[in-house]
Amino acid sequence: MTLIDPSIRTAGGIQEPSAKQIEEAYELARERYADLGVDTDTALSRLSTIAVSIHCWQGDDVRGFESADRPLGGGLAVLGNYPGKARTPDELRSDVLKAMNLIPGSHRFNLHASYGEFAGRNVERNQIDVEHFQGWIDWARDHHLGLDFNPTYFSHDNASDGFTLSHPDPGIRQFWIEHGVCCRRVAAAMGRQLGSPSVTNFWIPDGFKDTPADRKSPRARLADSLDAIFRDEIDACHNIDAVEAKLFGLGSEAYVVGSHEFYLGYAITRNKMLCLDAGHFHPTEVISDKLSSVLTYLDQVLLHVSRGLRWDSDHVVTLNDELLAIAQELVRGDYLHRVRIGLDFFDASINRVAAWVIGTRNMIRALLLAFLEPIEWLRHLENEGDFTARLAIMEELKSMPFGAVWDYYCLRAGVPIGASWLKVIQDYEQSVLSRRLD
Ligand code: RNT
Ligand code: ZN
Repeated sequence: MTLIDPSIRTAGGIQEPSAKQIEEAYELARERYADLGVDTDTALSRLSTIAVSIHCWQGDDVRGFESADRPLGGGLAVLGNYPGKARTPDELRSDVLKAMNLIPGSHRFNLHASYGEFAGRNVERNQIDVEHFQGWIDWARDHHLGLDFNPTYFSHDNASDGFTLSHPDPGIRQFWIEHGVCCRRVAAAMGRQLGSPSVTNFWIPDGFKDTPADRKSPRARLADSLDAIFRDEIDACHNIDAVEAKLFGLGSEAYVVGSHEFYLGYAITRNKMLCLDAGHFHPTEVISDKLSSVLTYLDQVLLHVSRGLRWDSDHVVTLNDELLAIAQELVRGDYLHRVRIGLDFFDASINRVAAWVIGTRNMIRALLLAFLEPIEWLRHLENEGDFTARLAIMEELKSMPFGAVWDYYCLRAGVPIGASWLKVIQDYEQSVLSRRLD
């Protein structure tokens, strides 16, 4: 005798509840939340307006489509050899659309410069232009997606010693400045053609493995290089620039030129967006606590929602305390119109399309949980000094029937309920991904 019916042990056997079951559960949940003063319908309509920027690089282990087969650089490491990574722009588009069909809401797609369509030609990074991304823009328009963009400052001979915009060689610096200029032009065309401003996020790997003799000069050079890149004003209706800091990387353990303090100062003085990557700080530091600080001084912030684990900054996003805290801060602080939510993780040890679905659904789920908080009540208790009640309510909220609201949201959005999306991915793996040979 088996304890569990074997058909439900496999994910493929997971049954979807009926629409009627979901609607009934939602009605009960709606009443429970109403008792707390929370309107679930309002929460769902607010949730439906939020676009998450889904990163291209989960689909192909940050390889991109340049003709040269360069090793992945910049201290980025993608571990795992799960079969079926996207090898061409068409494969990547097919994969991400498959993922998006399983994610409720309308979202954005976030491209790196190395993902241009170069038709087998070797187009240098300081030569890339709108034509290399027109295919992406047309595709995005067809699918009602906004696009975001990133210059690629790694996986290149001119970055092989670990320095780019802060390089001591002015020729190499100039090459990378030109790359940044090209990228802003491409991103502005994306934003203009799609009627939705692109965010261009600048992350560079520059740093030293071991103790530097001079911490000052590379930072001075980086500030100058960035100023040169941003010299031409671009209409904020088309493109907005962001800068992303990191505490350390593989090969830059002792010193990273673009540190948090460096970019915070840069963003404030140059009116740029600051990108906070959840995996780019000391493990005891959390970006949820930084949002209300940096947004006191900055107009806008870009998030790279990720999950740091030991040395790795880019594990697939799970619904953990920090993800929830990030979402709570965005909602409680009324920051959603000032913060772009992007994802940044890469895992090659699991189905890559599933990784997108898991991480993005979790981001949205965390936002829903945040929208379902009786925040006015909690704030009142806090202001009254009733910290006992504040703690008690916060803990009781954890067992409210949130899942019924989430299922109803998925039902209304026409995406699978619960883990039943996995079946779609399994079929896709069998019919498409497993036929791809590296
Ligand atoms: C690297 C940064 C950066 C990259 C992408 C691929 O540590 O997080 O955002 O992950 O540009
Ligand atoms: Zn990042």
